[in-house]
Amino acid sequence: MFETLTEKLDGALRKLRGQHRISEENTAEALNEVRTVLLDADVNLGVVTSFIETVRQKAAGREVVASVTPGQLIIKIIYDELVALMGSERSDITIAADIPSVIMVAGLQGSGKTTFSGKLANMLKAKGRQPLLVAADVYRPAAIDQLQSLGEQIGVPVFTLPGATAREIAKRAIPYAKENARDTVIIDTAGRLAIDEAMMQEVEDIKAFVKPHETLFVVDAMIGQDAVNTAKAFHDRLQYDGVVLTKLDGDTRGGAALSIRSVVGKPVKFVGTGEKMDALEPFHPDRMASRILGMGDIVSLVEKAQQTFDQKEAAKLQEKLVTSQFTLQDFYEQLQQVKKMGSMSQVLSMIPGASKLGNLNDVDEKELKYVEAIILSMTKEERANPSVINGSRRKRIAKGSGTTIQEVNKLLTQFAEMQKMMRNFTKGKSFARMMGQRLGR
Ligand SMILES: Nc1nc2c(ncn2[C@@H]2O[C@H](COP(=O)(O)OP(=O)(O)OP(=O)(O)O)[C@@H](O)[C@H]2O)c(=O)[nH]1
Ligand SMILES: [Mg+2]
Repeated sequence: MFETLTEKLDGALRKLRGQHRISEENTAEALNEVRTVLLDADVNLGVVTSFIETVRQKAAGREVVASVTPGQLIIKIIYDELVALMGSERSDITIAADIPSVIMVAGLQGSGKTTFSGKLANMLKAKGRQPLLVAADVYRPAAIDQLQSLGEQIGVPVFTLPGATAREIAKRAIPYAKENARDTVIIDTAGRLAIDEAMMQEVEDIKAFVKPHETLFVVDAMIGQDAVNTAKAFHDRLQYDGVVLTKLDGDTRGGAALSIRSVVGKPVKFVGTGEKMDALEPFHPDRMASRILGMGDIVSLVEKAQQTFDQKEAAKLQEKLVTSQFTLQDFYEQLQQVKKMGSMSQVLSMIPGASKLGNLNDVDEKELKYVEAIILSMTKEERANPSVINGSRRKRIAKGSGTTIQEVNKLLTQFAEMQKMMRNFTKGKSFARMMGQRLGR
């Protein structure tokens, strides 16, 4: 699901890769594209506008930490915002201590209410509950048959009263459940059009009459922008507790998942991903955001980098870079910072497209090990001031690190070049990026 959205976001952000600092200018274009993508995906205009503004504010002036490109950082910010937009935490349905606990299901015609009622009963049964399905759709005889056949399939009884009104059926189902040791009642109502006043009134009546512990609004994710309007129209009358987004297995743009929560203020609680009785998943905002971005790996990479790269260390380092006091000791410590994030090839493997660099990674890894061993074989004085390293010291260091004098020379030359390069920066760059440049990336 959401493939198009993912691809487009990726396309917009690709332009940001390779830039060192997030600025108004370099985000403006990407954010504009993100905006178009979200609008194309049927996300509500108001939601898109505030979303983009939040991301812009959070991204502005952000320094890019080690091993993270601005594009990746923006993806992380967008990801966090998407999660927040969809409700941050997973929210479950209320199961009351009362027997029975009552759940009412409402929504537009054909949205998947009856299917969802069956799926939910099936899920609750698997958790040890004793559900009772209630067929309160009296307008189409086939609707009752449909629920009965689903009930048979999952081994859950179905309550109905031929000739009674929906309200009566719902009301009578409660004592029936008690008498028959059913601890959870799921009321499936008739499909209605939001504009159909008589039917809206009926569902409102059922709710007032039965006082369900949980009222769920079922909406077809394929209807796009309309999902938000419908969700709002139903909420005005029903004040439901949560939303069920169905047909996410189809070719849907996903706009509904993004906007319903922020427009109506109620969480999506489940997603339907197929016609079968087991095709129901609890809704996880974080997983959905990862899926939308299709870049879960980048998110974890950025999180890892932010955790391991100490901000104070970074400030200290920057100071040193500006005043050209960067020593081999600092170099070594930076190397350890990068290593905390995993091996160089591991870090690279989390970046989409980096695999194209092929076995370059292995070479770098080895080279880094040599660099480390060489620095470790130096004295404190040598690390602080490499100019004291004369011929005999070079020989000793090579021997101590199991390398050759040539390799020691190579490192010292590279380090001298690096120092020179650093002097040219007014602001410090991260070691990882320096390494990236040195290694020709
Ligand atoms: N692919 C897919 N199809 C679904 C899903 N949920 C429901 N359907 C299908 O959508 C159609 C309508 O589902 P119903 O459960 O009958 O919808 P309803 O809201 O009860 O419809 P009415 O009672 O007529 O208002 C059926 O063909 C279902 O099999 C889903 O998550 N994925
Ligand atoms: Mg139905």
